[in-house]
Amino acid sequence: MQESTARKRKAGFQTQDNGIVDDGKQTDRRQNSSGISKFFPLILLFAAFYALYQYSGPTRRVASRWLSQEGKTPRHLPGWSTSTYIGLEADTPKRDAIVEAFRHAWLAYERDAMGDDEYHPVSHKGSNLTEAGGIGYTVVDSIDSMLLMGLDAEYLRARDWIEHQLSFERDAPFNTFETTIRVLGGLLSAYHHSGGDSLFLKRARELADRMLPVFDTPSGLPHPMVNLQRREGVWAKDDKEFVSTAEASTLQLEFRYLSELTDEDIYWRKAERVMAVLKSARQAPGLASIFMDPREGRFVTSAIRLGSRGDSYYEYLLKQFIQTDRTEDVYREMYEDAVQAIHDHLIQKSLQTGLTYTAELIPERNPRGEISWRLTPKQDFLVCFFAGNLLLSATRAGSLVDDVSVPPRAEELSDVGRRDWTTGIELLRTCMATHDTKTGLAPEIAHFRIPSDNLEVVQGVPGDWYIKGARVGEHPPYDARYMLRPETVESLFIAFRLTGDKRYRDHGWAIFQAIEKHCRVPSGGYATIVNVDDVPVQHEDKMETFFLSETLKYLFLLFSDGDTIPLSKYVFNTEAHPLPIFTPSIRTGFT
Ligand code: DMJ
Repeated sequence: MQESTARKRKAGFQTQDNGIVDDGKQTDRRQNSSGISKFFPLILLFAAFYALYQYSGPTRRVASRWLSQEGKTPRHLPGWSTSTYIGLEADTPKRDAIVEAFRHAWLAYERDAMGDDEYHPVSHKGSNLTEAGGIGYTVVDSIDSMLLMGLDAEYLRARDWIEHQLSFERDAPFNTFETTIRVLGGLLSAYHHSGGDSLFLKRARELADRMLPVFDTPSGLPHPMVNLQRREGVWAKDDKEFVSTAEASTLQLEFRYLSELTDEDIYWRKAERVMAVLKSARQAPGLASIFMDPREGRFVTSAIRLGSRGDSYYEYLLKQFIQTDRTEDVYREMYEDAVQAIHDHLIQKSLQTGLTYTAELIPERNPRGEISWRLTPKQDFLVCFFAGNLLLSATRAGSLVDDVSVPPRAEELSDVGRRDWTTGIELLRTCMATHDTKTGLAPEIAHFRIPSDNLEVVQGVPGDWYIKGARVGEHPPYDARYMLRPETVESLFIAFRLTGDKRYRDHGWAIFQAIEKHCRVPSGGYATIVNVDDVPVQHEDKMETFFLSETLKYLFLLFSDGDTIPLSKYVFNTEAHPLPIFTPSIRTGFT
């Protein structure tokens, strides 16, 4: 049946081909075989095109789109222009300036607090997450940055500490998600980027073995905390017996890669089970509330947002699809389902300049116990990861060809891909707009103007967005801080790699200079600032570990050439640890 259809198609092609070449000179050519040879290259070209069209899925899709939509499809996607296109060559002086900043941060930590989980650059002290002792939060989170930046001496000292000092024999609860993304992810990345130093894999495996009992709940969703010495899952004090959605669903890249490296499927099976539970717990229209109940394996009525406790759920749906070399469609389907709902329910435009932002849905219960959802125009700094995520998904899940061009051509993307690309570019523009403050740094939380906010009368409220509760001369609200977060530079890095457009580097450089000016502590390290709209700034005595693992790494990569950690070969875990893309030997067992 198939064969005869193929033959029929082939015959049809020959007929059509003859029809095309048999124009007004048909009779001559039939009589003169040397005339046919003149058209031989053309025939070959058509035959090649036909073969590709028939037998190669992506080529066929591109060809159909090209044939059917030529003239209708815009040929130019937003987010780049020929006048600012520079390609993916390194900018060495700027890249070196980022490395110098990394050394300024790391050497101060090493001098004052080597081995402690966290660093306080103003008081020159370290501290641990629990009284039971540290688990290498800063050292392990930073070590792959040293490898990528070529900081050999620093790397060897950090490696030595991991070999001789790092201990997971700690009788205290540690956050399951944070331990996975920072420590397990850091060890796995160090293993890969050191060329397979077995020390890192050994420690990664030891840590994961201690963590496996977190999945021992009735549903398989993890406990939010883990006691590493007792090897027990623990409930978090503040969150009843729930786990946040992002925390449950942001363990999979790390556990899957560990299974791939060790040939032990237990790590992957436990983490994969979480995804199966999430899929069957789907709540219409595909958005995830930020808390789940591990006893019952269902969502708990709670806020829906792309910010804290929701963010990396969406990120890891896409990244699991990418990590598995786009062979596991279940993740693409789950991601596309969620992103459609985000477009339908969360994405909004600001009143005056039409900035694209994502709002939050807050559940409210009336006296009869019925729940309604209030749309709140609030966007966390964290949401800025989603701009890059959309650009990545447009060119990976939403592409019609295996390898899209740099910058991508409109016809290489599906309708969904083009939609996501456009939204990603618009959201990135919004994230940049929130850097329009006195320091040039964006606040932890931005609110956008809506007609009912009655803010017209408040002095000093900017046009389209504002920091809620901020008043000149008063103690700044929590929302006003910049805590060295990476999300905007993360998206700038992805946007640059996908377009080669200089403007993303320019924005990244402006952010880096603002960090240098306002967050750099002269005696060493970088500190959180408490109000992005108040100069001179006031420091808070904390340097988050993600400044070393994420913010400076993404900045470094933004100014590196396109062959340094190419997006075609690596997927970044949510803490910016680049893990290799591979075709997995263990297949996902649910659909
Ligand atoms: C990082 O620890 C991770 O990116 C996490 O997913 C949320 N964001 C922080 C940094 O802002």
